[in-house]
Amino acid sequence: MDIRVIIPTYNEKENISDLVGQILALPINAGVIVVDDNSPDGTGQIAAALAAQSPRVAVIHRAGKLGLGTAYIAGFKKGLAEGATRLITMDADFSHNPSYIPGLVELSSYHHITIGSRYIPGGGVRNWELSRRFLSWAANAFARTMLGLKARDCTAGFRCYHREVLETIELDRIFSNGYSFLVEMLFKSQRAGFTVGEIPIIFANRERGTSKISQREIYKAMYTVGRLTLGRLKPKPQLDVSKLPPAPANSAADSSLPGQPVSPD
Ligand SMILES: Nc1nc2c(ncn2[C@@H]2O[C@H](COP(=O)(O)OP(=O)(O)OP(=O)(O)O)[C@@H](O)[C@H]2O)c(=O)[nH]1
Ligand SMILES: [Mg+2]
Repeated sequence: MDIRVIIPTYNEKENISDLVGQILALPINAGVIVVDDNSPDGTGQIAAALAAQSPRVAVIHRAGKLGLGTAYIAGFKKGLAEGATRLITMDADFSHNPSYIPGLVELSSYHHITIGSRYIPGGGVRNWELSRRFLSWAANAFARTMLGLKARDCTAGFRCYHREVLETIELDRIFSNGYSFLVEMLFKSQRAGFTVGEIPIIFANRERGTSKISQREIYKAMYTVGRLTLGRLKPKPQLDVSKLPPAPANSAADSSLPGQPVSPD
């Protein structure tokens, strides 16, 4: 079991059991790490019960709502410590359909980071009102333009990382915590020379539970992009290339590979 699916949760009691059940039923041998921030609705207890039923499920219980970014990091650290070679992140609310996971894993043989993408041909969003579509499109366009990111969907949380990426990017030095964590991870990975591939997904609006995104998150994301833009002026980190897995490094230019490859700078 060298794959871990990391699921941050805050008040997801309507979703977590079904989601974990569907992941365990996939034809891949992945473990699940739920990172719960002491959800008032009892999601943490539900996750603990799931963990008691299956050795493939683990839960990290945190004291309170500490943010999405640090939840991912806590999950990454646990997965890495357990020897996982690929670490997937996804939302708990079925916006990221678990049926895409095998395709994500397949494409990840060719790329250091693979993204379940709304913004490549075949991808899209379902049941989003116009304002939300515009916000997402604008956030992506802003991040791509300011930071020179090559991925089409830079704010997607449905990703598969090779462990080398997470070992190279200094996780404790990531300064953003909320949703902009995703942009910062991509920026630092691209600068380090890691390759990114994208697989199309249809992102469905959550049907159960409530959203946690706030106006404040949007301002924080703009601040993150501004701060990272200044970071572009700094010299790029020198990577120890021996750390890269062999297949993805030269796959970006090979259009015969599945998915939409994106080459590093
Ligand atoms: N552990 C943890 N999980 C969080 C936190 N904030 C959000 N999440 C989880 O992160 C995932 C994404 O959050 P959502 O509320 O779905 O955010 P969103 O998808 O941008 O918003 P909607 O489209 O309205 O659902 C979900 O699984 C949440 O439960 C947090 O502070 N801590
Ligand atoms: Mg959501």
